Order: sequence, then C-alpha cells, then structure tokens
Amino acid sequence: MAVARDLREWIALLEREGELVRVAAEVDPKLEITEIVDRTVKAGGPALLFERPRGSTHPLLINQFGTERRMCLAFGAERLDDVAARLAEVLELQPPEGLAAKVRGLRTLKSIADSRPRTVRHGACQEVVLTGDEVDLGRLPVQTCWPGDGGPFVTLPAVITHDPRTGGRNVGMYRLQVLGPRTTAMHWQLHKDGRADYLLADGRLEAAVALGLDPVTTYSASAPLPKHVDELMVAGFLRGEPVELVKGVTVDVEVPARAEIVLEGYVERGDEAPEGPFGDHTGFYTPVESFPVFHVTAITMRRDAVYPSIVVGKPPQEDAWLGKATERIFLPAVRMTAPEIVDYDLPVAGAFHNLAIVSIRKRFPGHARKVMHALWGLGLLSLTKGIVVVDEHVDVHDYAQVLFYAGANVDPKRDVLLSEGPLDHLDHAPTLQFFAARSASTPRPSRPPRAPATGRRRSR
Ligand SMILES: Cc1cc2nc3c(=O)[nH]c(=O)nc-3n(C[C@H](O)[C@H](O)[C@H](O)COP(=O)(O)O)c2cc1C
Ligand SMILES: [Mn+2]
Repeated sequence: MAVARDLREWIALLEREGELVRVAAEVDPKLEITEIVDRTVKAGGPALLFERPRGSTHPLLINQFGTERRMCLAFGAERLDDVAARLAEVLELQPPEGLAAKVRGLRTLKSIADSRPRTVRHGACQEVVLTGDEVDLGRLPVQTCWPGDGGPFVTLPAVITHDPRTGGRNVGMYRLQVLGPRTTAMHWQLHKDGRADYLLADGRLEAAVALGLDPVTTYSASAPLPKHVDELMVAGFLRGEPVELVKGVTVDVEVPARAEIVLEGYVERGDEAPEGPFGDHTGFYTPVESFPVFHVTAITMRRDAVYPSIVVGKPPQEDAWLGKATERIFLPAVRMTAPEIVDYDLPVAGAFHNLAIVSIRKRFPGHARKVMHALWGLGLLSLTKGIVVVDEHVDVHDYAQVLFYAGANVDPKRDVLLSEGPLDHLDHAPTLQFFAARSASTPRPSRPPRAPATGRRRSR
C-alpha cells in the first residue's frame, strides 16, 4: 500500500477511502471545533477538514488519526502489528544463512540506509515566508480546546531541536500555548528529549516547529524513542522513503520540506512564562506552570496551507490511536530488553502511563518482578504507574479475561509489589510532583483451565 508523502496526499487518500468529511460552514476554533470533534471521535467518525475556521484563511484538519483503520492507512499496513514486524526484522537482524536469508537481509539493510533524511534545495514549506513584524500567529486557526484553557494551543506540532553537544536531532510533540503574535510557551515536560536539549544549551537554543506533515512523520514526533535516535530517521524507515528536509530561513535547523507550515525560532535559558491551564488527558486542567518561551522568528508556509490540530482530554480522544500505534510498534523493542514478554496492552482509559498489562513466559521464581523492574527502567515506560503481569495464555487485550485471572489468583499481600519512582509530569495524584509509588501485581501463576491444579504450589 502506498504511503502518503505529505499532508495533501494524506488528505486525498483519506477522501478516496471515504474517511474524510469537509465542513464548509464557518466554525469557531474557540470551543466549537472541540465540541464537534469530541462527538465525532467518540462515534468512530471520519477525519474533518474545517474549510472555514472563523478568523483564519487556513483550513483546519482534525481527527486524521481517530480510528484504527485510519492509523493503518497512515502506515500503509493491514494491521499495526505488521508495522511492528518490519521493525523487529531490523532489531533482530542476524548474520544470514543461505541465499534467501541474505537477500532478505540486504533488503532490510537497504530499508535502513534509505531511512536517513535527505536534504533538498527547495521546499514547498517555504512558498510563503513571513519574518520580523509579518510574523503573526493570529493568522492560524489555533484552537482553544476547553472552556478553562489559558488560551489557544497548537496541539499537533513536531518540535525539532538539536543536542548542543552532539548535534543529534530530536523531534517531539510538545503543545505550544500562543502567548502573543510572535511567542508561544514550549511545553516539553520533565522527562522529554527537547527539554534535555534546552537544559544543555548555554543560552539560546534554536528550534523549528513543523505543522502539517505526512501522518507517519507526525506520529514519529509522538514516539518515545531513546534520545540519540532521530525521529525523522524512524519516520523514513516506517514510510519506506526518506523525509525530505530543507534549510530553515532564519534558523540553523533543517525542516521537513513538504510541511504545510513551519514556525522557526528559539528558546533561551531562563526565559520562561506561565503555561496553562490546559484540559488534558488526566481529566483535569493541568495547573499553570513555568515553561520556556518560544520566540518565532519566521513563519513559512505552503500556499493555502492546511493547519493540523488535535483535541486531547479525558480518554477516549483522537490520541488514543497514536498511543496504540506506539504500543504495537514498540513491542519488538521492549522484547529486546525483556524477551520473555509475549504481549502487552496499555489501555486507552489508563492514558497509556497509568496501566500496563503484560503477559510473560514465566520460567523462574520472581520472574514477574524482573519484568516489572525492566519496564520501570525502560524509556518512558518507566513512568508506568501500575503494571499487571499475567501468564502467556491470558489475552492482555481482553480486559475481562485479565480481570478474571487477576481477581481470582491474586493474594494482594503476597503478590502486589509497591515500588517508588518517577511519574508522568502531569500526574496530579502524588503528594510530590514527579515522584511516587507505583505498584505491580502478579496473579498467582495460573494455567489454562484444562490443567487441574495438582501437587505443590508453584513459587513465584
Ligand atoms: C497529541 C499529543 C500531545 C502531546 N503533548 C505533549 C506536551 O505538551 N508535552 C510533552 O512533553 N509531551 C507531549 N506529548 C507526548 C510526547 O510527544 C511524547 O512523549 C514524545 O515521546 C516526546 O518526544 P521525545 O521522546 O523526543 O521527548 C504529546 C503526545 C501527543 C500524542
Ligand atoms: Mn526523542
């Protein structure tokens, strides 16, 4: 299946597939769009292209990721597990034996070689260039999502920075609250790579924000990759085609050439402003907190640029499928650390970091605890507040089954482990922000019903 190379091809593909509805009526990006999208997402409805957002000449695309089918269309795959399988091929690359394996190995190596971003001379994203006083974020139909929000927020950005020490690129999806015509807040949270780049910078850190990308590259900005891994390389690999980049106009940062809109600018150490409140997936308004100010030095655009947006809030919302894509695509990588893991599920209702259900092939006493600690030591999975470990015969995606085995087989005193460690930046439950208990439970090793329990109890 062909993968869309930019947002326009993606919109055309969605339209061909009957997955997009154009809204010709004028709709206000302030609250109204949220109301419509909230209902559409919950009904499993289509992507929406608001052609006339009030106060802007730019159409607004939303709910592009809102169903499993669209997420699969984005990756050009039948199932998200097929995307994971391609990644597993690379991670598990072995010296090939026999001609067929060699040919397959070469194909895999070529797909890695082709994933590196490619620099081009001209990019459609710079058909229109606004600098200095021409920069006005008010031109964009930035949504005010919820009534208590502190203002309009850019919600689907790909924020590009470089590590001041190594030059390595990072792309992260960090919301931007519009503070003025040429400034936003930069909401990179405590554990995020963009923030690490910022803290490593002596003074100024240049950044570029790409808006309106092909869906795989947009997804990659949300992917929890290790800091030294370039999200654009992963995007190139997943698309089977390199991401094209062009030099920024006012910053020394390369930007996706086919982006609809790019905000160029910088943040500066010590230059921060209150950010929030913002209605987030915690179900609450995240309180006002200080975040760096992003100074926009240029807005570059395509002609007739489309502005992309997303609404987050109490789940389920559109980001559920971005999270599910990560869950599936990262399974092979998680297995590199803990090969005994058969499968895992991060429930949407758990906002991805509140609960993980993991099935394992248990071989020795304490094995489930080994796996819990592995997850608590692994990238952003380390922020997981609750972990349930089950035997391999339990289907982790069948919550009724998990509840049945967990309920039936757990002796809480014996099987629940309370630990302490880092928590998600936005978690409002702990007494101290960022740090609190996490718990894991391991139902007593259970066998499928056909095996009657006999003999000695197994230890755990
Ligand atoms: C719709 C959406 C909005 C997000 N907003 C933020 C945000 O405002 N701040 C943040 O730190 N992470 C946010 N995230 C999560 C990050 O994008 C994610 O953790 C990603 O791994 C960050 O990139 P990094 O690992 O390179 O830091 C958001 C994710 C999604 C899907
Ligand atoms: Mn990163």
